[in-house]
Amino acid sequence: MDNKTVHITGVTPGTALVTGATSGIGEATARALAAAGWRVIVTGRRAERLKSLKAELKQTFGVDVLTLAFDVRDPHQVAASLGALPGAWREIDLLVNNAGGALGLEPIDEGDVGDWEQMIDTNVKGLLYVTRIVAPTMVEHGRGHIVNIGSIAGRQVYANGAVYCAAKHAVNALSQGMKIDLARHGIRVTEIRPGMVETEFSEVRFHGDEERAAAVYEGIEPLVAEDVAEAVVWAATRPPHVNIDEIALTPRQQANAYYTYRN
Ligand code: NDP
Ligand code: 8X3
Repeated sequence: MDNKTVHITGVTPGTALVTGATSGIGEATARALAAAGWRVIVTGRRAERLKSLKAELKQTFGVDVLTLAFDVRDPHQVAASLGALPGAWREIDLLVNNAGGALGLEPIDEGDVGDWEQMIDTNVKGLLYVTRIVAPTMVEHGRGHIVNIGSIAGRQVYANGAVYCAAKHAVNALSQGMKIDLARHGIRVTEIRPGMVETEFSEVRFHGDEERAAAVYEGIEPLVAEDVAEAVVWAATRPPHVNIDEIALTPRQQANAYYTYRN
């Protein structure tokens, strides 16, 4: 092949692990991967949702699905669930670290310490616990891909969001660090940084206040979970010599974390 020939051979679908697949971006990503022929391990705390997602993916796409209900904040649960995967599932080709979210939107002097702990424990420590179990098996096989779901809040800090932004800045730093440490083992690392995506994110952030959650998306057409899922699948299916370092995507009306044009 001469060097002007475009190399279009992608990655063959393998086994993917998606954390936080019970709703939103994680659920859409699991669905998009299954549609592309990947076998998927779907995780989250809500076991009933995992069960129905498994039934749907098996029936619609005919792929194997494994469900694992655990809390990413608990290193013992993470190790017990992922450290003892049944044989055929042990070799994970793609890890999508997606479980996470925000809680509260208050100035730093009024924030709730419990909310802060939950944000850091989920977005940062949970991502680390999962990676610590999965990465060694990728190292052992000399290949793999880790996709971390960050946020535009991982590069910019907005009012009343200091702790969520700090957690997503940590995801940004961890993604860079993982790439450095894992490159020698043939492992790819990608950070995907979405802006506003209409999922359960805002409902969770406002502790179930649906009206306040809906107001976040008033006057704009936000991203949908499938937009982000498509970015994950695209990054995961580039030819093996290519690493997509980062993808930032926002609604057309959102310029950055500080400015959104509303109708
Ligand atoms: P959702 O609230 O819809 O989904 C969050 C997912 O994370 C759920 O599946 C939830 O599962 C899982 N999760 C949360 N806490 C835990 C936990 N302790 N243990 C295991 N799983 C957990 O929100 P999104 O889909 O929007 O969020 C997905 C990711 O995208 C998050 O990291 C978020 O920060 C990021 N993001 C979201 C944006 C948005 O505007 N929506 C923009 C940029 C980034 P369960 O509750 O069943 O445990
Ligand atoms: C979620 C997007 O703008 O609410 O990460 O921080 S934002």
